[in-house]
Amino acid sequence: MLPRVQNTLRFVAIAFNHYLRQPIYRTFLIGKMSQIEDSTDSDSETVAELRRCHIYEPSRNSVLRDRDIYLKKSLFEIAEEADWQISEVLTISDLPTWPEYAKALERTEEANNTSAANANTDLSKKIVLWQGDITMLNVDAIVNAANDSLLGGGGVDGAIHESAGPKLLSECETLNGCETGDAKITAAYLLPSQFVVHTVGPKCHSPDSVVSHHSEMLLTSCYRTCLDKVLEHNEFNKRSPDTASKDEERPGVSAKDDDSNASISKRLQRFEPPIRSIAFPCISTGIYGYPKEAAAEVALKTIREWLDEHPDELDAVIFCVFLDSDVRNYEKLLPVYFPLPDYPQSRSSEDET
Ligand code: AR6
Repeated sequence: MLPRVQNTLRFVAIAFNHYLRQPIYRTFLIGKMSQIEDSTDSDSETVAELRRCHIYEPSRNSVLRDRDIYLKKSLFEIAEEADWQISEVLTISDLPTWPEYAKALERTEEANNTSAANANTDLSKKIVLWQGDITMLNVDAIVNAANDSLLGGGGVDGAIHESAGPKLLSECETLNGCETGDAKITAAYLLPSQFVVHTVGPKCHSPDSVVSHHSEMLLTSCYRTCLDKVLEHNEFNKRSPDTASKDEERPGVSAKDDDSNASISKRLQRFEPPIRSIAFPCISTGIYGYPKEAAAEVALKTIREWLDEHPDELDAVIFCVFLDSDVRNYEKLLPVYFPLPDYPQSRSSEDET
């Protein structure tokens, strides 16, 4: 008698599991989805679960609305929702400028007078060399070394998506990927920065560390395009709605994505804060294998040239390095591209060979 009852109960449990649990759970989640679509607040855990079950595919309009909501939140509000404390994040005033850093370094190496650029103290004061996790920086924008899908990955890309939460992925999904050397801007959601500039560096896996001219051009394009897109963002958001044309689109947003409610999208496309400070990781030098010192040289040369062309557009450019070897490369090359009047200029890599 007892085994028969047990078998019946087991059968009921299996049947429930197979035929009822999933539909009940899906119905519950669909209910949650309508709450999310109606709400102006976010519940990132629920969104993540909805996405996992392929229930929640946010529309371009809801993505733009979230972008707008998060760009208006204060650092305190974001910290409350995210898993970091205000005391853990670093703002620009916590980071020493390059002249301050160089002074503290007290280099004793022999001075060498060859430099790739003229000394310009105003530009040098905008430069920061900082070692640490880019996701902890409270700057206007951080750069992501992404892949061409823009749908997340490992390295710094993985760290950025993990900290920013699923709404970053939702916005990335609307961008149709990104070509190598190009860049696209999204909001930063649960990160302490406001924007993420996603760029895709070249893959460079030559066994003898030789970099092709093509790869070098693509890496140069990453740094330059990130800054050009920042400039475009700032120019676009400077306009008033009265002077902006009705048909004008936010850079990177195509009209065909602007599906159901054009007026909401148009309204959300304007008045975003400007980007005056930007932090770069060492693009392509991790999983994509670009030789680190050569990459540092491209980064510094390109940023110096861009700042020479646009001396007033940015307040700070942070080279956010992660590894000790990168700190050494930047300490060696910064004096070449951002020479300081009282500071010995380090040898360039060609001088050493
Ligand atoms: N903060 C700052 N820098 C970091 C961090 C961090 N949290 N984490 C790593 N780095 P990588 P790539 C440094 O591999 O070479 C991804 O899967 C790291 O030490 O992140 O351009 C993408 O989806 C290195 O110096 O980027 C692509 O598929 C630098 O960031 C692919 O990797 C870049 O290393 C892109 O490869």
